[in-house]
Amino acid sequence: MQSFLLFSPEVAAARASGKPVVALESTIISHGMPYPQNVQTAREVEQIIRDAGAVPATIAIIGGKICVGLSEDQLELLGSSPDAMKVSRRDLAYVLSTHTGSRGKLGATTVAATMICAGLAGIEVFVTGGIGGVHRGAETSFDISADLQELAHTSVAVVCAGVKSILDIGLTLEYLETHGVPVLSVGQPGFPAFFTRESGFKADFQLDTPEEQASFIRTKWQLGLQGGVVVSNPVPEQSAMPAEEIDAIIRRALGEADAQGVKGKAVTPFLLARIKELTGGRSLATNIALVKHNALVGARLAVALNA
Ligand code: PSU
Ligand code: MN
Repeated sequence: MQSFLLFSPEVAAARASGKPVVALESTIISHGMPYPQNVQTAREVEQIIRDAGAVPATIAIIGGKICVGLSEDQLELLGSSPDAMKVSRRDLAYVLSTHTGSRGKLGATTVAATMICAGLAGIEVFVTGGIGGVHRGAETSFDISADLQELAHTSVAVVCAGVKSILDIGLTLEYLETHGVPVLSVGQPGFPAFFTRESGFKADFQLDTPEEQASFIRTKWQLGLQGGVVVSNPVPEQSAMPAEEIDAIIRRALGEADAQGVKGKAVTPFLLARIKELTGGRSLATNIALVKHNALVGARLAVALNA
């Protein structure tokens, strides 16, 4: 396994000295935000984690390796390569195998793939923006993100701002319940909807402090209950978008995806890109603010888990 993992000097040093490490995904960099704001945000998010006493480990597939912690140059490369392959669980073997013709292909890891890589690297906390879930109309399309199955099986805590309402949030929560994935919320009882603080659904347990969250997560794993925990953290009030505005834009993007027959792994990137275009810079500012807020919560959780 070690042969697939390549640790940056900073992450290797953290592992050697037992410092808490926080994983970060790379799909959000190559597919989630425009260049150069994506690279700038990735750097700032890493610094927030350092300032809170943990070490950031942005994860991506570069040169046939799972890179855990990226250099400045690697971050720049990833951020300026929108053609990086979106790598989820089923794609990992393809980008890492030496005999598939994929050699050297740049891979941006999704929530599912980043959880797998974090698990392999022994990292317990992973910070992102939003997770994938059950798509609207899944009863006919069967479109359910592999992120949810990964949360069912892989023991990594995922700090996010909930899920976007491009998904069926109610069905996503039902699916997580079926698979025994606890959904925590921070600072409020409600499960957030990424751009807005409320989705209309409640999280399972409100745990406001890093100590409470760490104790819950530690207890789950000590019981032998493998699998992830969703730590949902609402976007800061002053950065949230008006609900009516974002709902209308999401409805329009969903209609376009349907009309154009967008299918499979292209669905989520298509919707994210259209939302970005239709909101102008507004959704990007919200996205950046919520990821930074998640970084702070995730770093504090990693410190508490390490104590
Ligand atoms: N949802 C978001 N932002 C994202 C993604 C989802 O609000 O960036 C990305 C994440 O990398 C997530 C992936 O893991 O899309 C899910 O894709 P799919 O629905 O194809 O499983
Ligand atoms: Mn899908």
